Amino acid sequence: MRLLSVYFIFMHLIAGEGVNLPLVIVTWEYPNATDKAYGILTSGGSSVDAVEEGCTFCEDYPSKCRYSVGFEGKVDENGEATLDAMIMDGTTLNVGAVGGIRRIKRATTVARHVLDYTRHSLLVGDQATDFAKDFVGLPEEDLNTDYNREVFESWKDENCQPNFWMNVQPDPTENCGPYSPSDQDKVVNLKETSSPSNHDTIGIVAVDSVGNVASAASTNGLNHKIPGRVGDSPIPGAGSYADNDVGGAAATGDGDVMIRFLPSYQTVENMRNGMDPKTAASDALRRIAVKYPQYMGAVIGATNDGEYGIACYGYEEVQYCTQDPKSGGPYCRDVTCDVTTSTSACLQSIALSWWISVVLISASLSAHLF
Ligand code: SD4
Repeated sequence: MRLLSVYFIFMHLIAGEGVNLPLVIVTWEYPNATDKAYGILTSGGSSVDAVEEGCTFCEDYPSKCRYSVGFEGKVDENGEATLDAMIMDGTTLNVGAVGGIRRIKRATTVARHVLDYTRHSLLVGDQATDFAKDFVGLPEEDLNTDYNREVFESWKDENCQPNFWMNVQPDPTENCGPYSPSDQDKVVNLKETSSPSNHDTIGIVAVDSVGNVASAASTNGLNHKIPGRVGDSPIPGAGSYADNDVGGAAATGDGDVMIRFLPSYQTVENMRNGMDPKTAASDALRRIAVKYPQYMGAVIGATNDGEYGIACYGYEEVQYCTQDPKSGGPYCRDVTCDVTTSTSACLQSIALSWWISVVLISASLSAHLF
């Protein structure tokens, strides 16, 4: 399969189409993180190094990543920031991840050590913290800041609204906890827990100049999450996915819903079956929307030859950044979310992408034969 992808990249080249590599694509407007990752690729680093460094930038400087990645931002119901992160290496399909890691800033570096030095995929909670201190050598730090404290205090002043409880007493739509299971009529909490300001995880895909793919995600999760909650970001196939034979994808949004559909895996599989990245990501998000019309999410996708795209659902618009040899620096833009629950638009684009593939392959063959 690896040979096959090198063959396809080669065929694109001889068809004169050019392969625009290396490539970095990042969720949301994080130009510095994009540039950091791209710099690693152009200075001889691997795609795994690139995605790690991109995420680490946001973990070190949360204020440059909208306070939703890293230590300074979204806190749980106890006012503590805990981090989820993963890295996937598309060469080996190996994954390293941490969930709900506490008192450690560089969650993605810890994930990288799980990837490189263990046969596990995911470490969680306090024991992940011990691994970070004892094996990785990272300092254990108090992640509380004035900003975190302010976010927490204003949430408490608003009677702990919104929150993620349901079927409990006292009524979670009006009261803080502690709660207990309710035997009475079910109280379902439909208050908005997701909003454009409660999302911003960094998801990243990097493809080096010979088509090696890696993906990563890092987040402090959803604001006011229940302590102990781990989201979609450290889960392979949900937060991100990479396979050198095809490409990579990464997701952001309402993780408790998205985790059930593995949208990054679905996007990569859709690309494997011939869809272009945007169509592939749209199809992955549409499958979720059919069951959960209220959710919000976005997925980026890139092929191993540098084609990329993004799709989003539930937001008005999202931002993403890319960097490649043609972009002359990190290039960030807004996209309007146009995924719907209907399949017809999707089928039309599949037909179009098949048609384009047929034309390209014929052009490659004739360039090769004559
Ligand atoms: C989560 N998916 O923990 C993450 C949050 C997110 O942009 O993507 N924010 O649910």
